[in-house]
Amino acid sequence: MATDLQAVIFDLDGVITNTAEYHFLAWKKLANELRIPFSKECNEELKGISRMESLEKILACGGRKYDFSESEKMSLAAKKNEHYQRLIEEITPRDILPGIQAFISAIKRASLKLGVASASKNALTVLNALALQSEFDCIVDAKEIKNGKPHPEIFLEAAKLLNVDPAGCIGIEDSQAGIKAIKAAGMYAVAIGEKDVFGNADLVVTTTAELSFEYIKKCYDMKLQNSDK
Ligand code: B16
Ligand code: MG
Repeated sequence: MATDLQAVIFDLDGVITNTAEYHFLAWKKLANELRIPFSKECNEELKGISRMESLEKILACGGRKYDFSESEKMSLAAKKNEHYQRLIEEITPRDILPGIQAFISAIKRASLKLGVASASKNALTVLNALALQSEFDCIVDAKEIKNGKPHPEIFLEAAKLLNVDPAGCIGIEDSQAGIKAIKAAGMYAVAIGEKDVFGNADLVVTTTAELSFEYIKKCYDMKLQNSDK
């Protein structure tokens, strides 16, 4: 890290809005239909990873890893997506998580660029429902990349579209796969969640309500100064 702050790149599900819960409910409905156990613990492993990878993990957790053909798995993933899309039909701007709007405004006042890097193919639908799409200078979703999180591709692609140095970016994530992706992209990583889960993040806040731009910028600048010594 050796450059002034230029941009902030947000994960979507679980950071801007609580769609992480809707993903859980949609997977839970599918798991119930298949009569396989699916717990919150297993769900933790799904945050930030693609639909098909999530399905593979759920089948493995439920001891049914080898029970379905590739085309059956495609149908199961499509079914989960139908459940999920029904849930996100209800989303309105009131579902933006606490603190996010003020955080976005502070970033804009500082004349920094704003991006979204989401592993979800439904990212644009969700951002539209939240009436937030026009706030971001770039939105990169799963449709535009080859490698999912924890690979850094999605964050690097966002930095490229924003025309900024990855080393001048802060990434905000609620998943372990996402924090690994941000670090692998050479960015400053802010995690939302429990401290003990995100040992590899540069900064951890418990909820989005604690996202203070001034404080995060101060921490970023301190790291920058220390890396210059
Ligand atoms: P979809 P994010 C991720 O979004 C979710 O965290 C993850 O749970 C989900 O499986 C993935 O998107 C794919 O979503 O099925 O809608 O394409 O957190 O990277 O914004
Ligand atoms: Mg997320």
